[in-house]
Amino acid sequence: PLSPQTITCKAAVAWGPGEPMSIEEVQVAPPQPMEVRIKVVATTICRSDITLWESRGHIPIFPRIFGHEATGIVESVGEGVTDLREGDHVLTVFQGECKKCRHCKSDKSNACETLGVEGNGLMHSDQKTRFSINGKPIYHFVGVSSFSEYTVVHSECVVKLSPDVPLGKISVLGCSVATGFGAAWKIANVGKGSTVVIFGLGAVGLAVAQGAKLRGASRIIGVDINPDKFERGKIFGVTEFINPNDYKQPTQEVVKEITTGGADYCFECVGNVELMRTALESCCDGWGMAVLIGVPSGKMELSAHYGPLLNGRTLKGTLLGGWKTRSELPTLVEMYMKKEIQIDEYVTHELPFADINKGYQLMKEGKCLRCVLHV
Ligand code: FXY
Ligand code: ZN
Repeated sequence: PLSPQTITCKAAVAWGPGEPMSIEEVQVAPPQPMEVRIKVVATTICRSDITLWESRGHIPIFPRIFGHEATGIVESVGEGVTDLREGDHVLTVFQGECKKCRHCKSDKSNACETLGVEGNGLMHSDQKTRFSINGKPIYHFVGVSSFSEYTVVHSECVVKLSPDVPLGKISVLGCSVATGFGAAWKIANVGKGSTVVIFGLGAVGLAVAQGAKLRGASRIIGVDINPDKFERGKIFGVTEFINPNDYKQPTQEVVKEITTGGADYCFECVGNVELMRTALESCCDGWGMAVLIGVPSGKMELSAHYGPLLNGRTLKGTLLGGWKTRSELPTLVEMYMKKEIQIDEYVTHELPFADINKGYQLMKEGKCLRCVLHV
């Protein structure tokens, strides 16, 4: 077969921190060994796409193409790729699974050593970019960069989908929704009758809620400063709400009071180090666990008194809810196809790709859970 050529297509290029993205013609190089080039079909905006674009407390890497929750169709494959071919439907993931490293071999971890979160804006394999404009490199985002008509990703950073899976619906399984379910099921292992507190009722928080509900949690307490989130939370199983602005006491005091001594599980789904401490302080002694999920913006270091930890609490963090992406995410896709989990309900907005800045705005205003960009 003819070897793949460079493609020129449209992509949303972020030129600097917080600057509106512009749709530019970019050159996308052919996939290198073990990589695939994908025609993006649908991509959703995640809070991390905004956090890293704003770059507060993070190293700014620009010009850059963001986006990591996406579905698409393989356009061409690089040398050595045997398990994917042109035309395959795929879900992209920012955390690959090589199946060979210490982490992939352990049943305790999804932090693949070779294909973990790529933080330099480059491709894992050769630390170069596949995007350019007139020869000038455009950086990647976590090895995915789905805010483009075509992108190149490592073949072990995609989950193969059966052709009957609706591509326009399930991009959220690439990050937010999978993360929330995994945090509840795999990381906390929420049990029947337990009390759960969720800080931040975005898509991740509400996926934790659904996960906890399916496990039979009896109280699912949502915490958010945006009261609009409360009504929608009920759809996903939230049973009680706390708006910190309605109380004089700190939230951990409110939680302690209504749960008589603290919750079994607390989840931080915002990305705020003070709130991470609040989550730990809202747990009960003995077995209470705080699960950190949000990617912080601004202050990066968290501090807490040692006491609660000595008293038996656990502080845990997770990327992607602990799922081993290629081997375990297909289970969630199947559950969706069998209608055992709700996913469509997380998509509150849909826009043409060209309106990406409007999508960012909707997310920032807290008006939407997920906005699908149709590429
Ligand atoms: O949205 C979920 N995960 C992010 C893609 C991880 C971002 C971590 C930032 C470090 C470069
Ligand atoms: Zn994400």
